[in-house]
Amino acid sequence: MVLRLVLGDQLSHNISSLSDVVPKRDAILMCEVWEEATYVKHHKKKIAFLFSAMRHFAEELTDKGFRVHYIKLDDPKNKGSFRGEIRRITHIHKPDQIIITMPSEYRVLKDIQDWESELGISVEIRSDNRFLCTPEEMADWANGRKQLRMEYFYREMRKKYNILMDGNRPVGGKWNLDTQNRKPPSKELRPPSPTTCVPDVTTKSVFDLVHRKFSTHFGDLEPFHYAVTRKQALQKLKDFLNLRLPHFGEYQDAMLQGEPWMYHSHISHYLNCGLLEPLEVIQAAECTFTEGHAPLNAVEGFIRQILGWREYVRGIYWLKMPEYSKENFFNAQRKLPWLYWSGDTKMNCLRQCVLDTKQNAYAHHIQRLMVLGNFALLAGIDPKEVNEWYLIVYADAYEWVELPNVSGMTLFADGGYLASKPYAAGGSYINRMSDYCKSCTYNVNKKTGPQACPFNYLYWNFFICNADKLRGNPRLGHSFRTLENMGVKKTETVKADAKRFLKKLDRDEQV
Ligand code: FAD
Ligand code: DLZ
Ligand code: SF4
Repeated sequence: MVLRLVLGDQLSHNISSLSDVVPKRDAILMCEVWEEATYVKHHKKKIAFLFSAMRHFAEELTDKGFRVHYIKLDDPKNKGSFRGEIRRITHIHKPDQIIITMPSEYRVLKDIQDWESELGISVEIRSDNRFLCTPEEMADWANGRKQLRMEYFYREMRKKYNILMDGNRPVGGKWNLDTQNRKPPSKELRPPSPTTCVPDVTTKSVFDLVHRKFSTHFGDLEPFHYAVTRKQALQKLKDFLNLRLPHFGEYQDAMLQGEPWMYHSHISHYLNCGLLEPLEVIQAAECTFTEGHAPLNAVEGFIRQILGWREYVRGIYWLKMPEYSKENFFNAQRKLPWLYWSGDTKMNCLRQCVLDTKQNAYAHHIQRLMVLGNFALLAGIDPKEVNEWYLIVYADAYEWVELPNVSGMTLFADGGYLASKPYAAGGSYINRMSDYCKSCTYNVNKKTGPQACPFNYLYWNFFICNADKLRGNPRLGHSFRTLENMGVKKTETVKADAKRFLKKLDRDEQV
């Protein structure tokens, strides 16, 4: 008998571990384990989503005629970890071999790599066939390059999969159409409401489990509108392609109070757990362009996120682990302020983004990068604490994708391996791309003083404090020239304002 272990983010019927499964001979093991649910205290909605999706996937496998051992979290026999469960099940069923698809996280791979010697059974770890670039291909591409830039990686991927190509050239003549994208939101903008899926009996019984076992975890469990089956996830994708994709590019960076979903796809958690596959999503998006339903700037921008960024960050993760998780270029030491959990702050942009996150286990890219992340960067919060927060709060968060986005893209903790410069910004960026500042206690146009938007002085304070590390960066020449022309008096005021603000932040006083 061959025992095939399917992890919670491997819910794809064509996953490599199941490619040659023999229904009468083999068994499939899936388990809800305490260790995975608590190695960080995941958002309640994330746990409910994943457990419900796992249970539905197990039912689908059973309906297809496979023998499935599904271990629920509160099964009294449950040993609480992958290793404990595999040990227990192999003891009972005595398989000749264990087959598993490569786990998405370094932590789990290291654990699995010594099962074979511990159990005395062959353990085959197969490549994850859902990703479009293998870690080996990424290593080849990176080899000998001084700088790794997503844009060049993305072009190779376009060619490899023949996506939006016209022979050897990109359709429309340009690889990247971002100059046509990223408009500020207009007052009248009313994004369509997202499709909602009604929780069924399986999901409701998971709610009960989450209430009982994870009541101290962050986040709201309900309302719960997520898809939990592939069929539902495909419907969500279809609705995105029809209703939102045509405007995706234009409003990709826009933020509106009370509109957490905007024109984004909200499919990252389905992609990351396997209910949707990247290539099918990319090809479906390409079709909307070829059939004339969405413009090229929107479709190219969307495809770049999945074929480019998603694969690129995974490549970086496997190239740089385990050292990547310890990077701290700026030696940032501040503890994570309580406001990241409570949303209790007068800074309206931060408050809105924390509250959206708490309610939905979702915030879109610019909320994550330019509000929540930008603040963490400017305030000098310890990357370890910031990474843990991001890993907890989003339904799509797994270390392989979360860590490069946080340590690399957002905090520049890797010193510029992933991004060419820090994504630091003052209040004017947030004001241009959102309506948050209109309802804020602070004044975005004021640069210093108690009424001034804290992003404004924290921004300059960040460059003052990290000048020795950043001055040589050719992309920051303009910022340093402005800083030099600022004059001693203004520089001192900026420093004093930042000091006063950060002192309050450290005491968890309301800022
Ligand atoms: P859309 O805006 O509709 O984009 C389409 C798809 O492209 C996404 O579903 C996602 O699969 C992919 N994508 C877009 N940007 C990225 C990116 N930078 N890296 C990888 N894939 C991308 N994404 C995660 O999946 N998990 C995370 O834990 C995660 N943490 C992040 C933390 C920070 C600080 C930042 C700045 C970004 C993070 N992202 C993460 C990337 C991105 O913000 C989310 O993928 C996106 O917001 C998910 O929403 P969506 O499905 O509506 O995406
Ligand atoms: C995220 C998560 C959670 C909360 N719980 C489980 C679980 O109980 N069982 C499981 O198989 N997977 C879970 N996951 C997803 C895993 O963390 C993910 O599969 C690994 O991180 C992959 O390396
Ligand atoms: Fe955020 Fe500053 Fe605007 Fe307030 S004024 S919402 S703190 S950017």
